[in-house]
Amino acid sequence: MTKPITIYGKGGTPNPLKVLIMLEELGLPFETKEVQNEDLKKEPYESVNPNGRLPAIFDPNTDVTLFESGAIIEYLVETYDKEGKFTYTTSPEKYLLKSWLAFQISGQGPYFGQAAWFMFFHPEKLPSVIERYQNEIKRVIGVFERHFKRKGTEYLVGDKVTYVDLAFIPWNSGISGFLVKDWDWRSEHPLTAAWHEKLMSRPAVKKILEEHGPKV
Ligand SMILES: N[C@@H](CCC(=O)N[C@@H](CS)C(=O)NCC(=O)O)C(=O)O
Repeated sequence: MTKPITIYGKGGTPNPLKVLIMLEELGLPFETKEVQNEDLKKEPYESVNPNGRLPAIFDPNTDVTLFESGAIIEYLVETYDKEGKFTYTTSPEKYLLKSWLAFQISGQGPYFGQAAWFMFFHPEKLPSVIERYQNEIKRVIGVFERHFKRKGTEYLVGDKVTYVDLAFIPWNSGISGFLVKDWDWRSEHPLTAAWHEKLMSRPAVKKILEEHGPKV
């Protein structure tokens, strides 16, 4: 019997949510462990995540402690998705999954995250900086749209939902909610909107967003 995996981070923010969605989709038992902001960048948490951010996991089934949401997702899929429900073992699909995950980690997360920082937390209002990150959000959404158009597919890789589709959910759900309010991205990018809505309607995704999503 699989013992519950500890996830550091209760949700509320996108990177823990990515991992929570993956855990739920894989049907894995888990328990969340809250770490207060002031405790992130010191021991004992830095021994769990040297970068002092959320999420991290401890898996008592394998004695593995891991940080960085992308690495955690790959670990969960490699360890627990033996039937390949959310992944591919064939080439080039398995490599394309890595490309898209790298794009999520480097091209979506940080830009969307910086947009949120400069809109809501930075002590000065810097319109040109906000514009720069909002334009980057628009560019990233355009990348999906052109990909779906070019490939004629409904999901990023192959013909089924994979871990990379799931990884884009938390930040994409913030676009119209708070990141670029006056942008009708659904009309401009209908294939991306349909993809996002399909992902959002998955029972596991709904459950995690309801129970752990941002409370705004
Ligand atoms: N690249 C990291 C980013 C982690 C990250 O930025 N986490 C945010 C929450 S979504 C955090 O811990 N923020 C608190 C802080 O930076 O002190 C990952 O994907 O795990």
